[in-house]
Amino acid sequence: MKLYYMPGACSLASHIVLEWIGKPYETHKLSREALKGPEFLQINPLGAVPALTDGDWTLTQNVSILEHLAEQAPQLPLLGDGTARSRAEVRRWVGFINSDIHKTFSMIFGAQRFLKDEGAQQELAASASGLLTKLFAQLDAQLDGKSYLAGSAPSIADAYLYVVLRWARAKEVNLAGLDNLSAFFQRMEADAGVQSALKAEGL
Ligand SMILES: N[C@@H](CCC(=O)N[C@@H](CS)C(=O)NCC(=O)O)C(=O)O
Repeated sequence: MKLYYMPGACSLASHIVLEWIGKPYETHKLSREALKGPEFLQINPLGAVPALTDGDWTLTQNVSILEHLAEQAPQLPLLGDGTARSRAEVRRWVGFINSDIHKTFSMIFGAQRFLKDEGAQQELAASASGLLTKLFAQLDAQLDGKSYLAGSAPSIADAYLYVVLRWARAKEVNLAGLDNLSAFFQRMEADAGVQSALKAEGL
């Protein structure tokens, strides 16, 4: 398997899960320019990471890559503890992070794609940041009394949450008082798989 990634991008979640499952893999680092180059567009016509290749098969979309990797290590509770409810819980939080949180970050990282006027871009980014505070508060509440989003062991949702929390810190999203998230972040930073993926990405 080969993971195409850009350092610190959402592909870091797949990178962490690759470390957790312990299967052999390679990585291919891309610059922002290379994402839109002809070579990578053949792999992912969207020009976005992550992409995972396995022989002549290419899989894109973070959510499907994360699930595909988790299924390769059924001995780990990466997709829940084996019950249908627990799998649904993991998918609920992966969906929330991908569709609500990640998408809202697009208004901060890529406001210029939506609006030409710089003042309007700043306004959009500020509104998005305010919305993110509310969305992260829901995750903080979910983590109350729990070490991880869907229970006592890390799942694919936690790898993804760690990545968007890094973005929140970098973009100074207001996370004041969200102490469960802060403890979660420290817990993930202490994880050996997270540390290996960060090191491999030069972060
Ligand atoms: N829907 C895609 C979105 C992937 C995505 O937004 N990737 C970002 C990095 S976090 C990217 O490569 N952006 C480059 C671009 O869109 O130009 C997924 O969930 O995999």
